[in-house]
Amino acid sequence: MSRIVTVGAAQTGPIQRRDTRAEVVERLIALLRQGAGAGCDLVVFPELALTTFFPRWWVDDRAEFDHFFETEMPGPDTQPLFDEAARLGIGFHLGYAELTPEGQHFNTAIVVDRHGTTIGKYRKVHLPGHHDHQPWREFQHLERYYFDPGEGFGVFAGFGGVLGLAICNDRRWSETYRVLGLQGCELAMIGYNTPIHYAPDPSQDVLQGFHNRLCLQSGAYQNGMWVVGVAKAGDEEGCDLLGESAIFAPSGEVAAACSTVGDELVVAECDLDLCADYKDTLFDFGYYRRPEAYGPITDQKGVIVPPEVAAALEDPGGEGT
Ligand code: CDT
Repeated sequence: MSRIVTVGAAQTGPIQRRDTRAEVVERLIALLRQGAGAGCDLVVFPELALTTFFPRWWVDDRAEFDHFFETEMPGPDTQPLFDEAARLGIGFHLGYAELTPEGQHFNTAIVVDRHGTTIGKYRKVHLPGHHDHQPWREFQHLERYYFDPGEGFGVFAGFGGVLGLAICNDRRWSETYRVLGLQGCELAMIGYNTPIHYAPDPSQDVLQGFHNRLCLQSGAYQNGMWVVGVAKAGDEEGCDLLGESAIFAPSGEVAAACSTVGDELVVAECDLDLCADYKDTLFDFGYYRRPEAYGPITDQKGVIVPPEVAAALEDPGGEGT
């Protein structure tokens, strides 16, 4: 049996501060049309796909940046994207900054079905970077200043399977995939904006592509799910963002990969039934998992070296030396 969802990973090149929402939506529509031409059921856009990655700048009054947030979805600028997708009969995933009527700010992603109906919404759980102005950095990463954290990972029915959403930094945490996997996720969509330069430890800069692929691939394999990782890439306001968008099979293999840092669509026929090859064998969670051995995963946040281990390391001539 096969349940094939043809998925387009719609990487975008940079979005500069001067670019209007209408211009950006036009670019997304062009990718959508390309996806429709390639037979896509679903096109996946990146994290914060409507604006430049504004957390790279500090402003004393956060509200000055509220114009980067959407107060409705669809709104007047994004309605054309919903309309064109419905006209083409394909669904899409979109990341954007959300400002709620209660004044909360989230880094959000939605999935929209082929009729233009939003069937899933997710607010980023792992907010990276810092909350305070750090002028020593070449650029800021102020997600912890501009966004409130989301509360959890849900899954949604769509395109004949179980869909999951996560956003950028979430992809580096194995818990993300496992919580989705435990809910039967068969296809996870993960948009990202990843600066190549990592100020706290620049030795990681050359490894950005490796770490990206490492996380997405292992998340796919260890949970028997398709993973679609989609970048906003290229030189955005002088900040170099990683590309390397790709679609990973439940085997962990690369099914399709971008080769540029511009607007680029790559397509894979994702057979959701392949997930069972892994979910029902090596990663048969119900048969093999040992949650009774995983207590610290949910009971504690930071690292606690057991006291006897710490003591042994401090004891000259003892077991730890
Ligand atoms: N957007 C986002 O989450 N970017 C982070 C950068 C980490 S360094 C602050 C990422 O994990 O790619």
